[in-house]
Amino acid sequence: MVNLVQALGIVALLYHTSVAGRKIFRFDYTYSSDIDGWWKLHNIPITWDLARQQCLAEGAVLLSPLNEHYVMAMEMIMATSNGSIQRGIYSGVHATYSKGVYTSIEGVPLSKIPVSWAPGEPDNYNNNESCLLFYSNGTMADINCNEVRPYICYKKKNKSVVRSDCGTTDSQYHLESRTGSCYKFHYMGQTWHQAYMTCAAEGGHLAIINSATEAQILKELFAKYPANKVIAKYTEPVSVGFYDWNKDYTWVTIHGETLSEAGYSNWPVGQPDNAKIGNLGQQCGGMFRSGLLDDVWCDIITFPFICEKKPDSLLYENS
Ligand SMILES: [Ca+2]
Ligand SMILES: [Ca+2]
Ligand SMILES: [Ca+2]
Repeated sequence: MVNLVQALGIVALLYHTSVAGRKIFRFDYTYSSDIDGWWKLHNIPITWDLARQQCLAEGAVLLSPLNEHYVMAMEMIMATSNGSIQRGIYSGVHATYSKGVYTSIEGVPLSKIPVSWAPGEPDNYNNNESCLLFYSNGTMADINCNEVRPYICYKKKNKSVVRSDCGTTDSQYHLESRTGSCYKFHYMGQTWHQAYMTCAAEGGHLAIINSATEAQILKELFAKYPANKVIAKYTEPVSVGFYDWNKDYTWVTIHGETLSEAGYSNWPVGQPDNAKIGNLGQQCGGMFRSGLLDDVWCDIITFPFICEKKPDSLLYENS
């Protein structure tokens, strides 16, 4: 006979197991046993390559209709959504490596994917279509990869999905006891705008310097990546999370505080200087190897960058 305490224990265990099962990857993904993994619908339409990058930074891939289970799952996800979904979503099936040669992100060739084409498709219109769109009725079409569409990111369940102290499956985030934040140094350079997206998709944000201590932490982290370990147009400074919102030297963090409100505003003599490349000035935030601040170009030029995240940022919706 099971008493009340035991019964409550079982209920709690079942609840915990189901919550843990759902949350094990990240809070914004939903687990589906039909596709043996987690998915997330991105409603905001973007180009195919940006969609690919967004999924990658989330630790996932663009979802493709690899077999009938995936086809049904994609149809079901689309059936419960509206808006621009009706114009189709990007799949991970593309021919961007070589024109006309379609494979999924995982490398599955088109011949092994159960495609039923929409009327008149595929037509490689204007010889300019290399990405496959998936419609809610299960048919597909080739479209120009620069079109903007919603998409679904997918993470297959496997043993490597283990969350660290930093609450992420990304092992490059390291917890820093002096601030309670986790940091990841990206030695592969991106523009400031791209870096902003990457950090956000990883569940964090471009690092915001809230104290001299945190500047020191970032300085130490930067020192582990001398110029010969950085792959970027410029190996210094490193992009961090502040911005010249009005292009008038009113620097704010990406969380909306002034630098002094945030807790750190040490510029070296001569910065910010709004150095120009053609007409392109410097509206974005960076930090020199010295730990002092710099204004940098937001576009075109790639820099290394540092992301910061709280350990619980991917665990719950409200953290
Ligand atoms: Ca077409
Ligand atoms: Ca911070
Ligand atoms: Ca500058």
